[in-house]
Amino acid sequence: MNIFWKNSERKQLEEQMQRAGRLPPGQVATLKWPVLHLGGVPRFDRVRWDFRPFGLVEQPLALSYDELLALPQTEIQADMHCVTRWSRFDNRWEGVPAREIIERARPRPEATHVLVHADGGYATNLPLGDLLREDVLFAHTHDGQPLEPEHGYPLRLVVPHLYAWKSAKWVRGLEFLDHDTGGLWERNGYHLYGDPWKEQRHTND
Ligand SMILES: Nc1nc2c(c(=O)[nH]1)N[C@H]1C(S)=C(S)[C@@H](COP(=O)(O)O)O[C@H]1N2
Ligand SMILES: [Mo]
Repeated sequence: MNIFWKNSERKQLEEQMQRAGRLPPGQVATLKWPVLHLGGVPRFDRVRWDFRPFGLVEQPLALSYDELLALPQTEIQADMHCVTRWSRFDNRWEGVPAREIIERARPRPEATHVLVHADGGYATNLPLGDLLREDVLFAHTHDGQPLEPEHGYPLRLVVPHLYAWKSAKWVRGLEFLDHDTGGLWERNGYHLYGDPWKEQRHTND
């Protein structure tokens, strides 16, 4: 494909999104879907795989993949903003609302934050209230296709209103806590919350 044409298409989208108020400060639009993570892509073993809400909950769970797929499903369209400055617009995600899982685990009153755990040791933190938002889901499908392994198959978190490092791929558990504690990136200089509209990239932003 003609590279100049491609770049003007990208630029056009960027200007359109800027005008629509959908381009956070310091971001550029991408038409491709970059793959970004640390370490290797974990292998999915459907028999052994489970998803565990644990910690400060009344009902710790170990959901199989089939049990997860049997929960109510939702579909959202959302933009994705990586702290390395690319934004990918209009992603269509299908999966289980985080709220559906959290309601079944029944957080104790003292639970205020959640550490999301993923295969390979990745973790990231969120206030419990952010996970309960209507547009936060555990996705298995993107733009009508099953997630590619490198994009998080079999299951990834999608948190559209925060930088994409919060949208953990290959999720395996939720740890409910009575305090906030950083995950992998947050302990290494990234902001504890990560609002792209406030450019909360680093700890003191
Ligand atoms: N398990 C895991 N999830 C992760 C990461 C990671 O390193 N490990 N990187 C995060 C970052 S920084 C971004 S920008 C997005 C990228 O998602 P993508 O590769 O599907 O574009 O995944 C997030 N989820
Ligand atoms: Mo990122």
